[in-house]
Amino acid sequence: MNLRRGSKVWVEDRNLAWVAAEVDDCVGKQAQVITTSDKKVSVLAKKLLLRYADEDDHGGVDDMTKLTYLNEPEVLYNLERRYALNEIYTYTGNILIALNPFAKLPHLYNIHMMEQYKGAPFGELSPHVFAVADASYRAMVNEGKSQSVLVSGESGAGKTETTKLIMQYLTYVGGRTARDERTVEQQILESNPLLEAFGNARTIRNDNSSRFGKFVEFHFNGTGRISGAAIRTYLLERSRVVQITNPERNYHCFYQLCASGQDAEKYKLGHPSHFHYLNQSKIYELDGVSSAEDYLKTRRAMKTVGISSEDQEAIFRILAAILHLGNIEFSPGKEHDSSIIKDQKSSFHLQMTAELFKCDVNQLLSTLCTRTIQTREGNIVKALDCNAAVASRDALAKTIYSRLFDWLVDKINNSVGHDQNSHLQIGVLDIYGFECFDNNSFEQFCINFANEKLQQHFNEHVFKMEQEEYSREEINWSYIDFVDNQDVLDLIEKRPIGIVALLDEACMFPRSTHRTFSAKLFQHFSSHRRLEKPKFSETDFTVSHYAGKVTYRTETFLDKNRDYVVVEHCNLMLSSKCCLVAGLFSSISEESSRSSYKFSSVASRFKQQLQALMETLNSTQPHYVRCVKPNSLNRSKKFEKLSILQQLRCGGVLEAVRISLAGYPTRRSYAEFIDRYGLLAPKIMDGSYDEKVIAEMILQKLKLDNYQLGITKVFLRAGQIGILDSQRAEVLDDAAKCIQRRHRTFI
Ligand code: AOV
Ligand code: MG
Repeated sequence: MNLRRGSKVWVEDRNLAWVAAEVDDCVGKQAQVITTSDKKVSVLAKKLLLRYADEDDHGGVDDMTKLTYLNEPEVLYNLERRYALNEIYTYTGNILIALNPFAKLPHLYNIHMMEQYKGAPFGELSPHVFAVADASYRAMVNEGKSQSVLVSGESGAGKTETTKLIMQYLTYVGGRTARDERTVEQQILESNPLLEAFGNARTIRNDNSSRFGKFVEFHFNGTGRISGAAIRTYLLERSRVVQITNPERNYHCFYQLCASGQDAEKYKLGHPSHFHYLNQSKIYELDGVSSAEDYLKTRRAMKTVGISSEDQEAIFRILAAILHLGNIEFSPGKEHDSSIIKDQKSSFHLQMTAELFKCDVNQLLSTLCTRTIQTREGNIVKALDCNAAVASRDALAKTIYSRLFDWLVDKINNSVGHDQNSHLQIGVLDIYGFECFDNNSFEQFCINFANEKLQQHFNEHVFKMEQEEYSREEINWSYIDFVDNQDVLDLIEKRPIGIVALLDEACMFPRSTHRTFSAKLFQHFSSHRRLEKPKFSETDFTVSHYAGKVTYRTETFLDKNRDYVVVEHCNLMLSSKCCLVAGLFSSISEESSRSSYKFSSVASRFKQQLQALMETLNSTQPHYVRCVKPNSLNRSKKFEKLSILQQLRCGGVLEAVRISLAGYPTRRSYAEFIDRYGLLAPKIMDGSYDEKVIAEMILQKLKLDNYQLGITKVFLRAGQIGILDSQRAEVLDDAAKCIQRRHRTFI
């Protein structure tokens, strides 16, 4: 880098990420700079990055690739300026970066806007999520190829809201004009509030956090009209049904039911604070949300997606039963290690639970307090102690809830209708973002595994796009230094030895514990560069993910990975007089009758689902939206640089920049190039050469050799434009002095 006094630069700062500065002096490797807040700093010159300072440029650029210097601080500063003007969308080539505005922006999302973006060439209008949705729709219609829109970002970044906008746009351009309330479009849009009621909850990061992943596929017919749709969901967080921590909440639907008036009364509910599954956290209300109103919305959505009023009644009855179930407490029985219903209150809840599930109360009681063990001599009934009874109760609640969730998804799918004849699809993915908390467990492990998969897909895509541009311009380029994350994925999913495989193995051996699992893990991967053993724990493990290191606690790994249905639970539910309740368990009654615990691995199933998702995605043309959460307070207008930078890094935006930096990131059309740098070689300009030849002559004159000449553009390696710019500045400087001198002579 060519630094001289007055050069505009960025200096890295621990608190502010990057600070604008100007070089005061540069001797050898060391540079003295003065920051914009007048602080003198001495730094290694190679740590400085060039800053583009154009006095007239206040609004930033709508596409990062238009930045003169494509580096981290410039990318960040560009976003900051735009965010201040409420410009929440910015492109990086074809990737859309969306900053969460944390404010309603109705002018951005009305029908008028959708109409404007309809058919407009990509990049012509301001960056917008509608533009991405439109690009996917046009590409599908024009090229006859299925598309996908992948929305990612950390918790609270705006993925779900963005997904809904994309869905809204696709139903707008691909919808039929029918006024029928129950069109495919209407049903698919109404699936959102319904699934959010059952699959979203308040977390410390987001009041409406999705606790499941979702891939919505729109099917189109030959004329570009929507002809069907399908929703695939991924791994609902089950533990939340029975366990929450302050200030989080359980799934929204429970609070909605409690606020429903008549229904709540009918099922003998009351304020959420009366129920163990809800009162473990003291947060019952959400800002700006009315549970009573949302209850009606959920009911309406159920009607739209074709759930009969009988089934609706059953669904809420099941929810009420789960709440009563959670209130059943146990105390030690007379016999050793046995348990009985604790008191009158628990008895009441037991009665209510049985009534609402429409099953026999004595069978419910024995299901909770005993377990039947099959031996060669016959069945033995074993009593459960209080802890085991509570565990059994919670397991029952979790199983029923997650089966109910799957039932809802199936119902929506059946009602919307899968178009088997359609070959054209647009899929929209809204999956949980990368998570790293103080305490990370099995859920985070699965979520981060999914993100590794998507990151790999993203890298390959960006890499491919880059390569396509080079081959279009007939440029030699081999990018070998491509850091991929295959090694992390191998560590996690490779068979026969990988984290998932070892975990499954541990789950199958009754004597295994999280200790033996961790020991095996470290034994097999003692020197894996992506796996470490943390200093202060024998059983935790740390994985170096693409987005940073995460330490996982293994205590509950085995338990959470086991997805078994206790035979007694299954039999109890099958005996229900309510078809919906019994129906939830009919599919598993045969397989589980063979052994009392039928093990199926949650992680392995998730792995297979991800594999299937990847196969689907690979057969489509992807479009990416990277959502960014501008601050941790969920407040508008606040731009926290360090965390945004971290998200850009994790989300692969900077990786995309990095991949392009490894090639020839600066591209200028020949005309643009000569326009700006022609003055560096005035003599050449006198001749009547071809533009490409002139450009080459300029570059040769300056003895630059890190460039390639494409068909329509000059391609320069990173940093080369800086040299050109500083040469240009010198020439202009000299010219100015010259004019001044002449001016003086005249006087
Ligand atoms: P997430 O889906 O990325 O988090 P959401 O889409 O739920 O995040 O967004 C969180 C909140 O940010 C929303 O409830 C809105 O209040 C606000 N928000 C997001 N996007 C917009 C927008 N375009 N305009 C206005 N407000 C917005 V998670 O599911 O937790 O990973 O798991
Ligand atoms: Mg979400």
